[in-house]
Amino acid sequence: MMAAASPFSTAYIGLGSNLSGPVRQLERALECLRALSTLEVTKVSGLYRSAPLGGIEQPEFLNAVVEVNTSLEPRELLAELQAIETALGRDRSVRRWGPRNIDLDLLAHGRQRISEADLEVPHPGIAERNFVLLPLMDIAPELSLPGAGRIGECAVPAEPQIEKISDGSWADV
Ligand code: A4P
Ligand code: MG
Repeated sequence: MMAAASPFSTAYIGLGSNLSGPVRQLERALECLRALSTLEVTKVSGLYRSAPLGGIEQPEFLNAVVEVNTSLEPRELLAELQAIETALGRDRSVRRWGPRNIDLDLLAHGRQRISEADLEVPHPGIAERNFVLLPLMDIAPELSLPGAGRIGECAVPAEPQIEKISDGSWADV
């Protein structure tokens, strides 16, 4: 007899902020994630500071990645991430790629591949963004993603300029 599929998946969430005290913003987002009964935060990357990618003049970003174990399906998890962005006061009138106090992206969800207008999983551009790749390498070098291959073997883009400013405890920042 086949074993029943586990109701839990390992998912990765990218966090970014460049407004209103970015360290505090990322900490608050992590607190919100930890408060959800439908997931458990299992790993937290270091914090990375980088120049903004995308040609818009705006403050530098702080980024991190967390691993979660969750019973939520990708779309349900995205809805929770958007609810947290709203609870933390994200201003959605700001143009795409513009400054934001919090951005939560669903990077990957188990082995799922989704390509729809409002949800693409794995998130496109993981391998092209050092501020996603480096924190992901911290916590999941063995992860293998369609389109990117094994994370620990990806070449890290040289741009934008990036610096690791703390380990997974975020305590000394
Ligand atoms: N969407 C589709 N797939 C996903 C997914 N896997 N996870 C849709 C999350 N959202 C997903 O997102 C726009 C739409 O993407 C959503 O409605 C959702 O249905 P948004 O968060 O409302 O808008 P956004 O954040 O401005 O767009 P996006 O594409 O998430 O922007 P990016 O790509 O995150 O770029 N430079 C540095 N150094 N660090 C950064 O973090 N971030 C950006 C924003 C630009 N430059 C940066 C950084
Ligand atoms: Mg986003």
